Amino acid sequence: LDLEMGLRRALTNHEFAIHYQPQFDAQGQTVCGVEALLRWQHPERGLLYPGDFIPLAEEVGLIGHMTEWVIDTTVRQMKAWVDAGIAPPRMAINLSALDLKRSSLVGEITQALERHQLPGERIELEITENLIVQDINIATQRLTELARHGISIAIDDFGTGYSSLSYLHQLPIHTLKIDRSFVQDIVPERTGRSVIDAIIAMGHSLELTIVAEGVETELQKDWLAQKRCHGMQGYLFSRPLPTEAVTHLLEAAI
Ligand code: G
Ligand code: G
Ligand code: MN
Ligand code: NA
Repeated sequence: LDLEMGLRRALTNHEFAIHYQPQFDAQGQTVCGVEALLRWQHPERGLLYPGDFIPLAEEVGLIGHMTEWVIDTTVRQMKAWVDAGIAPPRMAINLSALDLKRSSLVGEITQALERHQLPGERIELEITENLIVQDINIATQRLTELARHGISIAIDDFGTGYSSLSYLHQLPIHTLKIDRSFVQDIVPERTGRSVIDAIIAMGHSLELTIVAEGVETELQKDWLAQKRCHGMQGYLFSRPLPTEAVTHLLEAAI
């Protein structure tokens, strides 16, 4: 109850912040994107992560307002990086299961793009397989509409959800993000990496961009690069960073 009241006040009290985790190309040289990750600087409890409060926000009907704030803040930030000449090609924004159900979602995104004069091509939305499968018709409708505005779609945590894979044909999907549980299986003493191998092969044959999450070791990076994985994200390259720190990283990367 305490947390719920705090959550209701957090938006007006400016307690939310976005941290950005850069994604690098297979050589680890170029920043090919950033993922926006929501944080809540709670006045008493300190820094809270999405797992601590997103389920509650969904339960009490606050997720829509939070997502709207995330969209506005990230689109504004991306525009600032574009104007400064340091923008990565894309910004990835996570959506929650309930967001796709909201009929106002597409308007919120397209209006933010107009308000801040940012082309849709700069934005990628991350959704999970479970979210799509829950209501494939609504998902198809919304994502197709968003794709018409140049926005691309990434499947987050790929390989961990329940799905038939048939949606991969039905939907305008651009990127597969390999769940970090598969990446963490890439260890020296193990040679059996057939699941992640299969995921990458499928991504290639469907001509999707493949991004590996949770890359923590050189071995993982080298193995993924050799398999022609396009993008990598993980502590080996960078943790999620506050705006100022990621801006410095982008300036240095030019
Ligand atoms: O760093 P990390 O603990 O932030 O992220 C945990 C999970 O929270 C990620 O899997 C991500 O999908 C989710 N997440 C991060 N930011 C957001 C956000 O702005 N909205 C939603 N709905 N989920 C987010
Ligand atoms: O599910 P979502 O993929 O959007 O997850 C992003 C989450 O993964 C965030 O909580 C982020 O802090 C975390 N994360 C990012 N890089 C790494 C990493 O290299 N190792 C681990 N264990 N977690 C990571
Ligand atoms: Mn994500
Ligand atoms: Na993930």
